[in-house]
Amino acid sequence: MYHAKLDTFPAGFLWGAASAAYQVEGAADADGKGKSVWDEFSKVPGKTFENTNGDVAVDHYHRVLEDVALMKEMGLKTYRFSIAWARVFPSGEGEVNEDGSRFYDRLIHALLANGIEPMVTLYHWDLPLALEKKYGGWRSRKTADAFVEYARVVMERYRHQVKYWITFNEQNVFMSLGYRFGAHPPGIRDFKTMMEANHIVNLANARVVKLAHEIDPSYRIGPSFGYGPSYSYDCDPNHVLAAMNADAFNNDWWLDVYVKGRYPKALLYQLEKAGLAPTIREGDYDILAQGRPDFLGMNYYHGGTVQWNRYENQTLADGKDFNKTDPYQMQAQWSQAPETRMFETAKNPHLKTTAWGWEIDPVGFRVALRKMYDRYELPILVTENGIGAIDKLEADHTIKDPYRIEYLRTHILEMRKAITDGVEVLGYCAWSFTDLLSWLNGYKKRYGFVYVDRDDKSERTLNRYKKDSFFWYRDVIAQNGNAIEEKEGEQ
Ligand code: BGP
Repeated sequence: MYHAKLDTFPAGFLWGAASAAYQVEGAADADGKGKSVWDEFSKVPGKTFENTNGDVAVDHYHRVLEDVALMKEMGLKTYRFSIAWARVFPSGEGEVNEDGSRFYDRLIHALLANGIEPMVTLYHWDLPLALEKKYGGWRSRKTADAFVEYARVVMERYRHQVKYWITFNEQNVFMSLGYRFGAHPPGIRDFKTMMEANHIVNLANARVVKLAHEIDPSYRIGPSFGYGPSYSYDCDPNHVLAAMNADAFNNDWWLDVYVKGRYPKALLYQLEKAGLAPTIREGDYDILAQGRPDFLGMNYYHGGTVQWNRYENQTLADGKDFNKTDPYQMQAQWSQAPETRMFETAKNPHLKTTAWGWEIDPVGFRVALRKMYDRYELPILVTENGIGAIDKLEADHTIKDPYRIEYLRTHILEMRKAITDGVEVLGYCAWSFTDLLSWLNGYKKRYGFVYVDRDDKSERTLNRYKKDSFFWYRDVIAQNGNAIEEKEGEQ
């Protein structure tokens, strides 16, 4: 779609930046905080990059006022952060821990005092460890009950202070990595278990959305989804069908439930036949139907390219570590990776990648916004987007990060085009405000506008330094994004 002139960003557009409790706070057991599953998992040797963990992180817990002052200086309109459930309820349920909760009182108060809208994520992966031990975490509906109670306490506490709430951060990611691929806690590798746990999270999500509207009808609440649109490898109709399958498997499976209260029919049918569909109890669909969000949060980093599945595409199957004539291998493949019947990933020859191999695809961001909006017709809040890179602190304490500016500029430009196309976007939170811990990639993969002087081995000074991108984004915000235009020769 060509536009001779781009629309301006709406007045009140929420320019922001994001973080998550475990990745920034540190103070792992301060003021009565209980342990989370990440506190335990990150201590198992070999689970994270060079055994890094969030015990100290970037010490946001103790430097919160300094960090908010930097946000103010930058002109942030919103700051997205998560609450560590185990600070409020050290065992996940029971008595509220006032001492721990007061940290969020201070943070929210400081944000409001500086004219910054707090945007609160209720769950960014740090499940209280006690719930994992007692109930088996998200495999139990008791954990969903505890989550609803925790959300109630927090949403009542911050009435009249917080308007924007995120239920779950990237349910698709913490479910897949935690229950299917074993790379996140609880380290399980079983597809069917993931499906069951995922259904329970869906119920928790819907209950909390409903509850938020009961507590305060002016609340705006939704999930943040890790969205990656699927491209067909080329115009071979078999690849096109594969891309449809990939979208259903990677995206619609979650988003349809959030918005429509049901699973996409064709995929559900396939999983039922394979014995892999979640157990749906009587009444579950009623719960899901009552949890329609006010917006969809989108975390966008990149999408993916797919081709025809290995079972039908003989050339592909031949080259893979998979033997079609071996019935046991076939069975294992089906029960643990049903998508191999539907599509196969492929390399996209048009895209460059970051140092960590993530595709850089700003146009894909416009595609993502368009697709999500076309299918669900809900406003979109971009809750994460950014580039992980190795930054260098110069002797004069400057940090030159033109690659980050270019990444963000091209993505914001595509978002502006999507708005001009007709997509309703409420705000944009870059990932991240300060440097922080990358779950599996330690401290050297940096995302922030603010450099934090620490590395994987040592906490060093933990001093904060503004990167070049800090000043650039400050100007973007001051102009409400409207200086982000196409450069000559860019299309
Ligand atoms: C998202 C998470 C964030 C953040 C980001 C960058 O999936 O919601 O918490 O970590 O990805 O990922 P990484 O740290 O792996 O580079």
